[in-house]
Amino acid sequence: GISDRDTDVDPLPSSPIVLGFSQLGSESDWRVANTESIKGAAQEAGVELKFENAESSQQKQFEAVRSFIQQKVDVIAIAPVIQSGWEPILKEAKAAGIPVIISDRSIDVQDSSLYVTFIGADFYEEGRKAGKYFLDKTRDMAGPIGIAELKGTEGSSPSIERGKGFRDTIEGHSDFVFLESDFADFTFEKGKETMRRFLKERGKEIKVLFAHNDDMALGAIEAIEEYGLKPGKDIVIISVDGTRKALEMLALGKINLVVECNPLLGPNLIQAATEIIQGRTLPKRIVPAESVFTEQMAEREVHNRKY
Ligand code: GYE
Repeated sequence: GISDRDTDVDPLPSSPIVLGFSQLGSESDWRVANTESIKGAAQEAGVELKFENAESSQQKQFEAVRSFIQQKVDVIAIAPVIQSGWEPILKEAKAAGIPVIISDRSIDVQDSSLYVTFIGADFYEEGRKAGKYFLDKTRDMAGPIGIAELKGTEGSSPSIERGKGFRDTIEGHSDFVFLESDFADFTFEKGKETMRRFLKERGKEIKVLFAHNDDMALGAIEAIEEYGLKPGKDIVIISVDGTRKALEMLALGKINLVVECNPLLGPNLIQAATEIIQGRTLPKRIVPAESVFTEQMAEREVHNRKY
């Protein structure tokens, strides 16, 4: 209660920091965990969070940022759905004197003074980790090795970078053939639908699936089973994120590798917002440490998973 608070060592500041956060959507379990992490960290730090979900629309993100500017928030954070098109709205924030943090997905802007810092994973490196595993896993397989790729959202930085990192790592082998590659928006349903089509078109020629996130991989697993093949055996599956459901499939051998992408960016984001208000200088880039989950690790890791 209120009287308990009087005994706290650090009294709450008289006016809490107000942070406007434009979340891009709720397309995946990763995203849900990311949102919860940010809400939780804000509450814990006594930061007042104004949260807007853009349901995968950049236009709605612009509207959210404009409303944050009107409300005169102290700091704006954006998890951008796609990479391009951000200059005009960031200039509006700059003109209003409100610092901006880019969270999760990177943006493509000429003038890097338009934001203070970018807190998010190295997606290119994630793609490379997927590619390295692919090289390892297919070393003794007879060619040609047909590859199917479920890409995320068109124009989004994780999809662009994961695809590039993967290709750059496996290129130069005439035995590897990209049979199918299409966008499935990082969702379970689109992953399932798109994999169904891939199988209809190419069937057993597909030996490896690279899914840009777990939700699409989980959808694809259902499509593969429907088709009468064994995911993880007939088709090697490589995915990205590390959600609990995906680690369960990894433990069952239905996924072969999950490259970690950490959604728990809340504490970093709230700390960055606080330090900006304190007048501290932040690094331009903050990258969370990340690893990979193999089938051998899955059993143990799955119990630690909260998302
Ligand atoms: O991998 C995917 C989500 O931007 C890193 O977005 C994030 C990606 C994540 O929908 O599951």
